[in-house]
Amino acid sequence: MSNPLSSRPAKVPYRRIATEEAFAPKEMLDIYNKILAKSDVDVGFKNLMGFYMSSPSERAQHIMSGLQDMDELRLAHMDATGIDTQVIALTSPGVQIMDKETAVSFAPISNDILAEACKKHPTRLVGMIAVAPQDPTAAAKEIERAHNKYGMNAVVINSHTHGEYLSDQKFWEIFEAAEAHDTPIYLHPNSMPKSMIQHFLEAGLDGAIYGFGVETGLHAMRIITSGAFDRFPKLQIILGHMGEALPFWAYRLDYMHTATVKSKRYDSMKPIGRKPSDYMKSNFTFTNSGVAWEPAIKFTQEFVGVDRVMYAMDYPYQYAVEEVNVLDQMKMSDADKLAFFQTNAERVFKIPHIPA
Ligand code: 1DF
Ligand code: MN
Repeated sequence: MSNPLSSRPAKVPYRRIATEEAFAPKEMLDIYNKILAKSDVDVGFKNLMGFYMSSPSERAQHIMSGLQDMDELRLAHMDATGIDTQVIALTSPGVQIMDKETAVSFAPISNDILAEACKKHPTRLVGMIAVAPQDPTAAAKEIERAHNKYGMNAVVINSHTHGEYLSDQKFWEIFEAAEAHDTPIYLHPNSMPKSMIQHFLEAGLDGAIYGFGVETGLHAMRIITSGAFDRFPKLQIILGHMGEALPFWAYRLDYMHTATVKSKRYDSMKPIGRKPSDYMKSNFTFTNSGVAWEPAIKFTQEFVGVDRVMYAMDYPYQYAVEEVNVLDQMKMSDADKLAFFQTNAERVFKIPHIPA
C-alpha cells in the first residue's frame, strides 16, 4: 500500500465523487462463511471472496477492513485521497451468491444498514440499492421500498445470478421498476459462472484483471441484443471499468450485429431498433473504475459524450492516491473535468449539488 498522506491530492475546483465504491456488512460475511464451508461452493466465489476473507496478505487485510468500516477508517481513507463523496454498493457478489430465500431476506437488511451509515455522513456517503434477482418481483419491490424510504436513486446488480443474465425476460420486472423509479442499474462485475471460468481460472485471469470485464461486457451485450432498451427506452445502465471495454469494441459490435441479424443466423438474435452503439450513447453511463488512464477516458468521452463518463475509484479494491493525482492532471477542460468528477454523478445519482 502506498502512503497516501505523502501525496495527498491538491485542492481542485470540483468535488470528487467516486461512484463504484464497496462495503460489506459483517452480517453478510457471516452468511458468506456458511456458503464457503459447503462442499459444493461455487468455484468463482471461493476464489474471490473466499480468498479475500482468509488471506493474510496486506491487500486482503486492507480490503476486508475497508469493506466493513463505514465510519472513521473509510472517511480517513477518503480524506487522504481527496474523495469528497463515495457512492457505495454492497460488494460483489452481494446477495446474488445466496439461495433465493436468504437473498430476498438479506437484501433489505443490507439496504437498511447502508442507509443508516449514509444518514450518519450525509454529504460523504451515498447508497445504492442491493436486490435479489433470484426473485424478480421481490427485487422490484425492494427498489421501490429503498427508493421511497431512503431516497436511494440507483440499483446495483453484480452481473449474472447463478449463471443467469438479465437479458432473460423473466428478470424484466426489475427493468420495469428501475425505469419507473428512474433508478439506473450499476451492472457491476461478479466472478465468472462455473460454465465459463475454467480457462480463465487456470491462467489466473478470471478476476478483476480480465475475467470480470469479459463476463460483465457479455452481460451488457446480452441486454442490448435482447431488445430490452426497445421495451424500456428510459432504462439506464452504468458500467464500470471504462464500460468493460465495450466502447473500444463498438465499431465491430455494430458491424457484426447488423450482419448477423440480416443473415438470420440465430433465433436468439432478433432485429432490434438501433445499433448496439446507439444504445451505449443513450442508455449507458460509463465509469473509469480501475482505469486511471487519460487516453481511455478521453476516447470514451469522445464516443458517448462527456456527460456519460464518470469518475470511480473502486474503494477499497483500488485505493490509490497516485491515480487521483494522475486524473487531476489530465489535459482536459475545466468544464469536462467538473462533469467527470462531480456533476455527472450528481445528475445520475440525484445527489444534491455542493459547490467545490
Ligand atoms: C475486485 C475488483 C473485487 C473489483 C471486487 O469486488 C471488485 C478484485 C469483489 O480486485 O478482486 O468490485 N472491481 O470492481 O474491480
Ligand atoms: Mn468494483
